[in-house]
Amino acid sequence: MKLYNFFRSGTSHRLRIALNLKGIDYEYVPVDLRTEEHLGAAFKAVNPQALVPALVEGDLTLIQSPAIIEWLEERYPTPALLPANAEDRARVRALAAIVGCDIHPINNRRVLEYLRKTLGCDEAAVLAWCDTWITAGFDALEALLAADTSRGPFCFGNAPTLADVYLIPQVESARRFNVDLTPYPNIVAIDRACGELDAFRRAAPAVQPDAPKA
Ligand SMILES: N[C@@H](CCC(=O)N[C@@H](CS)C(=O)NCC(=O)O)C(=O)O
Repeated sequence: MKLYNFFRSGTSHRLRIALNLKGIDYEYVPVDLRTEEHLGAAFKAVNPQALVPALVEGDLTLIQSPAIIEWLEERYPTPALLPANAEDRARVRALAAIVGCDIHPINNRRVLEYLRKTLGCDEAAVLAWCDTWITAGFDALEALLAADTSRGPFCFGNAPTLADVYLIPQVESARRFNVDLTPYPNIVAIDRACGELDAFRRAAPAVQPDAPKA
């Protein structure tokens, strides 16, 4: 399998975590968003939407991280990233969707570039934008996590699920945008618990081959 991705991309980070949790080896194919490599013809031939990640296996090309992760879950069911019963699956998917549908898309590179280049926002305004939408999502996530008294160290139950696969990259991004995480003790504790697992450590942006050397 080839994973077209970028070290700092949250959606790429999701895929790396999911692949690692399932113990699937993959070839890392870097696509540099800083130089807008993803907008060139070569990458558009892989994904006409010009977004990472894309996962390629033989003749099969998969795009859209939710679709790719669901495919991985169906194709490699163990260890499961979704709980056994429908109500629990709905909860885990809802936690993931807060990040995947309501936080990440409006803080994406192309949205921030539009704020800068088309609307003329300065960096302070861009950071305020990111802070607004990340905190709105994290407020809800923190409340939901705090209310779940049967929860272990992760977002749901006692093992990482799809919800952690989505949350951890978003915490990384929140730190990059200087969001104050003090109001989110449950989120911070989950980030710490995941950070102790090899699958999450190996997926971290800083240790990817295209990350700047320290
Ligand atoms: N819904 C897509 C979103 C993918 C996406 O937004 N990827 C970002 C990186 S995290 C990207 O390629 N951005 C390029 C750009 O904004 O120009 C998914 O989940 O795969």
